[in-house]
Amino acid sequence: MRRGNHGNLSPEQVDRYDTEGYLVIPDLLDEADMAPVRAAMTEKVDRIAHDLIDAGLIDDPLDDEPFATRLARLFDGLDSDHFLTFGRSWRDRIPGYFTLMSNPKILDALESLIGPEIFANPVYNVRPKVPRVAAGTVPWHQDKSYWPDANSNPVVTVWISFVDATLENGCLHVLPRTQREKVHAFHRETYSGTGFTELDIEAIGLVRDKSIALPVKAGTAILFNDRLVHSSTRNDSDHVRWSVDLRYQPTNQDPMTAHGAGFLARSRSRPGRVAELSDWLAERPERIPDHTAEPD
Ligand SMILES: O=C(O)CCC(=O)C(=O)O
Repeated sequence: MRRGNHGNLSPEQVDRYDTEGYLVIPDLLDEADMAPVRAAMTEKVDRIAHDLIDAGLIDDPLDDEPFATRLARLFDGLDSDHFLTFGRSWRDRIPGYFTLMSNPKILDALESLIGPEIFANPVYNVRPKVPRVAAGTVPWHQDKSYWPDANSNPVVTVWISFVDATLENGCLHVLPRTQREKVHAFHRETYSGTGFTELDIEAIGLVRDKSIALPVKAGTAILFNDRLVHSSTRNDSDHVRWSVDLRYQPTNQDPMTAHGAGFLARSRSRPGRVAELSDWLAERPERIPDHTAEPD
C-alpha cells in the first residue's frame, strides 16, 4: 500500500482510521453530489413499481410519493418474499452510481488511506432498508467473510446514507478496533432469506456493549476496513433508509472478478486508463487506449 502525501484527510483522520478501523467524514457529499444517485435510485424504484404491477401485486406506481417513503408504500401489504424478489439490494449499472463511485471527494479521502492508484471493487450495494422487513437487518459480520480467499488487502468500504440514518431507521453499528483481528468463523444466517454472513460475537469473545451506533446525516460517509465487525438494526421508522456501500482497494490487489467487474477509478501513473462511464456500462475495468486516433 502506497500512501505518501496524497489525499485530503488530515493525519489525525488517517490515524483514527488506522486505530479504530473506521472513520466518519461528516457532510462529505452535498445535495449536488447526491442528486444523480437519488435519480438512479428513483429510476430503479420506477422499474420495481412496474414489475409489481406486471406481477399483479399492486395497481398504483405511487409516482408522486416522496423519495424517502415511496418504496416503503409500494411494499405496504406485501410480504418479505416480495421484498426479497423485488426490493433487496442492487448492483445495477445506472449512470448515477458511476458518478458517485468516481466522485473526487470520495477518491481524495481514499487516497490518504490507500494511495493514488485506486480500483473500485466490484462489490457495491445500493440498499433500500424498508421498514420492518427482516432482510433489512444486517447481522454482525466482517465484510471479508464475503471474500475470505480473495488476496485483496486492504479493501475499504465507503458507506453513505442518502437520508439521515438514525437509531430508529437502522443506522450502522461498529465494534471499534476489530479490524486487527483475524477473519472470524461465520455462518450464513437463515431467518431473513438473504443468507447474510453472521458472526456469533459472544462466542468469539467480542462484547456487544463495546459496539458504537453511528447515526449520521445524509451525505456523511463512514469508511471502514473489511475486517471491522459491524451490523445494522431493523428499520422501525415509516421511511426507507437509503444507503450505498462502495468498496475500493489499491490497484495491485486481487480485482475479485468472481464478484463482477470493478474499475480503475483513479490513477496518477496511468490517468488515460481511468474508466469512463461507457467503460463501466460495458463492464470494462479500464479505458482501452484508442490506437486508431491520429497523433497530435
Ligand atoms: O447498510 C447496512 O445496513 C449494512 C451495511 C454493511 O453491512 C456493509 O456495508 O458491509
